[in-house]
Amino acid sequence: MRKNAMYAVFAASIFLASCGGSNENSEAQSSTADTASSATLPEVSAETTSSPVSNTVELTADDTMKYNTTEIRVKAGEQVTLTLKNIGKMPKASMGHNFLLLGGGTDIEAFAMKAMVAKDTDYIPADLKSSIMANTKLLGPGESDTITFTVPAGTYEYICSFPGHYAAMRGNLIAE
Ligand SMILES: [Cu+2]
Repeated sequence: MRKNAMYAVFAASIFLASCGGSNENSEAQSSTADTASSATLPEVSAETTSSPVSNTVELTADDTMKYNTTEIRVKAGEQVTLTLKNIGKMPKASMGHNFLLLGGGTDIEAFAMKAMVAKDTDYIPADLKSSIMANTKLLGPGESDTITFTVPAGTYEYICSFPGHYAAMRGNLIAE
C-alpha cells in the first residue's frame, strides 16, 4: 500500500513537470509568432503609405479627377524628371489635367481661383508665374508631358489647375 502511494506521488510530479514543460514550449512558440508578425507589419505599411525617394517620377491622372499618388519624394538639389500622363478618356475641354509645383507659402485657394479663369493660358495665371516652380502642359486623354526641375530641401504642394480639380488633385512633393 505504502509503495503504491509513493509511486502515485512520483507519477503525479512527472505528469506536472511534463505539463509545465509543454506549456513553456507553446508559450515560446506563440511569442515567436508574435515577433514575426510585428516584424512584417511595418514593412507592409511602409510600402502602402510612404513613397520611395526617386528623382524619376511617373505620375498619372484620370477621369476620376485623381493623381495616382498624393506624395512624391525626391532628393533635394538634384534634377527631377517628372512625367505626367493623362490615362483618362474624357475630352481635354472637360477633364484636362496638368501638374503645377508651387513654391512654399503659396495660397493654394487664391492661386486656384486665379488659375480657373486663365483659360487662354491653359489655366496658368500669368501674374502668378513666380509662384510656380515647375509645370507640365495641360493634357488631354492619352497625352503625356515630361519636365525636369531641381528643388531645394523642403515640402511643396502640387496641384492640377484645371477648374475645380485642385481640391481633389493635389499632393506634397517632399525634397530631402
Ligand atoms: Cu485635373
